[in-house]
Amino acid sequence: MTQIRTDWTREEIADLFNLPFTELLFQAASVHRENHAPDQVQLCTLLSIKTGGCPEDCGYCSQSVKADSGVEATKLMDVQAVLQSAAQAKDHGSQRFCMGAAWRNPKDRDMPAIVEIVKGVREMGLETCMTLGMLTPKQADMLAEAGLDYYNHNIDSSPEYYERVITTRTMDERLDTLENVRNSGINVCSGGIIGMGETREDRVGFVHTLATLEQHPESVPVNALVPVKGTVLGDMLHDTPLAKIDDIEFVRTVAVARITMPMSMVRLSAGRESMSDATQALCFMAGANSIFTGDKLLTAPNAGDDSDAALFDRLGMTALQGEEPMRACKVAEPAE
Ligand code: SAM
Ligand code: DTB
Ligand code: SF4
Repeated sequence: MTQIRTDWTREEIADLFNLPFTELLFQAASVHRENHAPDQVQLCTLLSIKTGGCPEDCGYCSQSVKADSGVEATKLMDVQAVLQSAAQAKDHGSQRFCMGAAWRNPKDRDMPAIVEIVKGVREMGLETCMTLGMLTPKQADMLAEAGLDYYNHNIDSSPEYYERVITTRTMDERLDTLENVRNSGINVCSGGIIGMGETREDRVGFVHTLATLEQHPESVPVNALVPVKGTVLGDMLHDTPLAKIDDIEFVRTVAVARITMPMSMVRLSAGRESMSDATQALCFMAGANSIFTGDKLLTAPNAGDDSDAALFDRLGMTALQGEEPMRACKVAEPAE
């Protein structure tokens, strides 16, 4: 098993990014197969349980009140409706059910319904993940007690670029929530978005922030920006298509995440819809081993089951069944 390190320097991570592409891919694929089944991909399904009207100003997000994206604000979904949707996801072969709310943070009055949802989805035999914004230690403990398996809270980019994308909360506040989640015993899911106009140096800083957390996140979603019209970043991309991330650079980011966080599940997340099969195949080769299935993300379209089945067929890949082999994300003792 590969030694887990949390003392990566920015220079080491920049050196990985700078490797010749085939060498980087080879190293990432080697780390991948030492720690995971290279032909198996975890399937996760997303559901927006509370959409739109979010007071935060994340420059990429269709659900911010600052965006003119046409997304309508809704109330928190009824528990039964969420369970119905989870049952469908299970029927479609999903292993994990991820539920998102467009909140800065959940209010205490929301917690009883959230707890009921977690318990219900879990009883169906699905892994549960929630992303509800910032959490207090007490809220994290309530979710842990309800049996929540994962909490998603992305750092999105490097600490430097973060401030240019979001002004209504700081990266440090983000890290505080991650710590509250970790302390409660819930598994951590944290990643970010590539293609927001950030530099290579920002991508280095992004991976560095995650790979030097005291314990690596168990799941690392790597999203490609979905350019939604009416959002600051979506409009920027429509106006200057040259700003679109280069596919090879995206694959490099996946590869560096795999090498620096060997045991984590690296999720090829939003943005697959506009990626070729060949680029997705390179991502799997570079160590991505999880995807979002279904035809919708939170508000944006996703590739869809038929297209994924065809892709898996083409690549000879299968859906991960049951538990991943024990993933001890703690720092390993150095080998003698
Ligand atoms: N409000 C909660 C929060 O911000 O943590 C949860 C929901 S939020 C939509 C979850 C994550 O989705 C964000 O942190 C961001 O990384 C990702 N995301 C949102 N809009 C996106 C877009 N247009 N393209 C790619 N990723 C996006
Ligand atoms: C993550 O990293 N990506 C997912 C999930 N975590 C919550 C969300 C992607 C959202 C894509 C844009 C949308 O659907 O609005
Ligand atoms: Fe709100 Fe989350 Fe969207 Fe930011 S990413 S605007 S916090 S829903």
